[in-house]
Amino acid sequence: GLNMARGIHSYVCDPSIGLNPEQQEIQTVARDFARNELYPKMAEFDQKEEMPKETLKLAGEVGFGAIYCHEEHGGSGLTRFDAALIFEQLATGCTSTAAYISIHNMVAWMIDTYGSEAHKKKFLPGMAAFTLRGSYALTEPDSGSDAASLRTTARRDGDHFVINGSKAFISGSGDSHVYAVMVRHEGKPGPKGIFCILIEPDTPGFILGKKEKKLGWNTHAARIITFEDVRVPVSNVIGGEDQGFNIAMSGLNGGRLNIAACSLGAAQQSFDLALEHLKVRKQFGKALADFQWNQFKAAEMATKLVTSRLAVREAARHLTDNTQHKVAMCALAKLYATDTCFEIVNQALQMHGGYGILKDYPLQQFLRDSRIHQIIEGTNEIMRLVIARDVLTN
Ligand code: 2MC
Repeated sequence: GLNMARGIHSYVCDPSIGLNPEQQEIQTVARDFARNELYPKMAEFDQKEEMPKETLKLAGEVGFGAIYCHEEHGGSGLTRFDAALIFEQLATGCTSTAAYISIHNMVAWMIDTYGSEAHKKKFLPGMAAFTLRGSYALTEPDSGSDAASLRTTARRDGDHFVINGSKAFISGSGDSHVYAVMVRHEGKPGPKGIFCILIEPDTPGFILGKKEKKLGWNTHAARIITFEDVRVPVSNVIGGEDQGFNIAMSGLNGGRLNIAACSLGAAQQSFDLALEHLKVRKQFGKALADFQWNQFKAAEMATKLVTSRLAVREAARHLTDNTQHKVAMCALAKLYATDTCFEIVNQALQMHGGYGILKDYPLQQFLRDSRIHQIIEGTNEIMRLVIARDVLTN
């Protein structure tokens, strides 16, 4: 790995620029974890298509299982800004695994913020240690961007809800211990008919679909989950019974920020690899770095990387400070950074020529994994909708 060699000679894309010593320390822990535990194995994780459960436990040991949860139940008590620094670094080592760690953290945060004391005691220490894993279940086969149209229903029966319906594209499904599932009170349309309930996969009627074959994000499975008369105690509801959509969306603000940070990491690592390649590889009697085309491209990539990082860190500040425009800023960062960083990765792959497409080189994996980010956690078209609402109604 190449930014491994960095740190001695600073350059304009150095991700530690502008951080205080405490933030730099957090970044260093995440960077070292990515170098030592993720990067050497990212190809293997991708090709095996298995969740790296032991590696996740190591991530739990350094505090990445419940990054922005309170310390009382094992969380790390860090800010959203700190979390974005961590996800950026983790993604330099394995973008797909970093993305799953983000989803798991989103669920942990939902439990920490909206769950009862009993929920927190039951799930958070294990989630912080990554001995328990979480999944987030909002999307359905017929409801994606229009998330409030979801149709999985819950019928009250005494002190239980009886759940019927299905969820699609559920990341980590099959390997998770707790699913935060958005369901609808039978007969109650619209966002306010939705609530969030924690479901454990050993509950009768919880049926896992086949593992989907995907372009990227192969270190965690996506499946359809079907609920057939799944009886869940009413006490498993988190938040108010008309608050599920709000909770789901609040979770996604952090999710969108973290995914944008994951794209930064993919772009940084790909760029560093490309710079090294440009210096070493010779054609027509000179290094690729001596061709002005490549110099201009490298300058553009640096510009894109730094501006993407500025957007991500600005959004992270909004979320940390819980500002009025945090929703739009997280959407803006996600839109800009995931699109722009994909271009960086793609250009880095192009600079590698034939080597770029080989599975022995990580470029193609960064490309496949970061391509996912333009679609998930709200498509980049929905990000435009969210930003437009902010700028046109305020
Ligand atoms: N943060 C906080 N609250 C939000 C919010 C956000 N990002 N987005 C909406 N809300 C609130 C909103 O303020 C409103 O609250 P209230 O009625 O209490 O005032 C409520 O939610 C309803 O919102 P809208 O009226 O905006 O609902 P609408 O249906 O018009 O649009 C839209 C919502 C399109 C923005 C939403 O459906 C959306 O974000 N769609 C994309 C879905 C998505 O991101 N899916 C990702 C799935 S997870 C995933 O991909 C993983 C890999 C985990």
